[in-house]
Amino acid sequence: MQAKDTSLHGFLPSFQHFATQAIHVGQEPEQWTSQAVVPLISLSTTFKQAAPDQHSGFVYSRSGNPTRNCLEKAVAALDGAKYSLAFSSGLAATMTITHLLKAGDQVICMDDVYGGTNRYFRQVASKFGLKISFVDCSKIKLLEAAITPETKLVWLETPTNPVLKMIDIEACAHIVHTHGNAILVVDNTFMSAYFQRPLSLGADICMYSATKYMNGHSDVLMGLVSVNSEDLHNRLRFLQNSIGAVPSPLDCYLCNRGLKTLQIRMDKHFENGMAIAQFLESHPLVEKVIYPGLPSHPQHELAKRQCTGCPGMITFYIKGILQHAKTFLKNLEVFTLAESLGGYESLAELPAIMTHASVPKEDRDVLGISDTLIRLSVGLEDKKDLIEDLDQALKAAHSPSPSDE
Ligand code: P1T
Repeated sequence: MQAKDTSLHGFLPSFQHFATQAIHVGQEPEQWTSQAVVPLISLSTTFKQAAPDQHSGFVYSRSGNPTRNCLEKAVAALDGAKYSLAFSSGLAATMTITHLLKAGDQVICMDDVYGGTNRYFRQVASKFGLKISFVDCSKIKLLEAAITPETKLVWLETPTNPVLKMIDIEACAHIVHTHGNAILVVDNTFMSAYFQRPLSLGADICMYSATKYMNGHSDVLMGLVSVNSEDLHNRLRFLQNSIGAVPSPLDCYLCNRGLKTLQIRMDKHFENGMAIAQFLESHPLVEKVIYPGLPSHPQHELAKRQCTGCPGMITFYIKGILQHAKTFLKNLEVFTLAESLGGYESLAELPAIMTHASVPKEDRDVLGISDTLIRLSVGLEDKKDLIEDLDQALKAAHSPSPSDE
């Protein structure tokens, strides 16, 4: 599965042929009458049939679209999967996967997940008769104890959003598949296909908010789902068409283009992320840094065993109270205070008030999503500028007269 090159900081070497597949799979010029080297943006919502039910393979753009097709083929190759499907957002992909279930089924969801995923399971899916349990699946025994005959979906996110817990996918797959017949999903948004391949570790479904690293330019909302099972593929393809949460051809074009640079972007996110994590770890105004690439991360060894690198996601606790966190964020100049992640630009946010405000406070307290927890998405700028920016904002936050009032 892995090549013997480019191992960095003790992580697994990169997947073979990754960049070549990102650039060529599904992009063959021969599929277009014009022999276009760059895929066309096919805006037509419908396609001419030679006779009723005699068609080119494309009938109606919700059920299949040539530009979406190029993207889905490229993503399947990058995930080491047989099939991939695109959706109009990450949450649209989550909802469509959840429609595989029926009332009475149980979902086990990792306790620390994106706030919107938590909200969807807790406040939406539960209304349709699904039983939702939030479990810390980084502790395998807790997952094992939570599985019942009704468990039909186990939802992991690794590393988790925002406290960056790592989950052993292979161990979870073993438990899930030996203790029942649930589908194991891994939300691979933070790692991207370049750093982690959940299907090869035993997951049934690998999903992404492609809004993040997979597209990488903060200009597309999209979800992606990859599978190897033909049965799961058929059921998801049916739901993709029946529910209709599909992306536009323009978004498919953009995300497909973003994939062409995924490898070089992720290598740079890793380089910048590591430099900034090390800088923060040595900073006197920082309480604690969480970054799976650092030896201080409690699951650093798992990260090295499971992944080929680390993205630009860093979480840290600033010393002080909420006011210091707010002043720090307000003083950033290169980092932008905004939700989301995985783009070329660096972002910073306060999960307790922003991305994870919908998670009940008592759950946030247990998870460690406190008022001083800051999440960074380190982009592709010059790392010296990023470090200088963090340093001046940390100092401003702790200056005698905070400037945020
Ligand atoms: O935003 P959307 O494309 O619908 O994806 C939802 C989603 C799913 N999974 C993970 C791990 C995510 O991080 C997200 C979206 N997250 C943010 C917007 C955020 O700032 O964390």
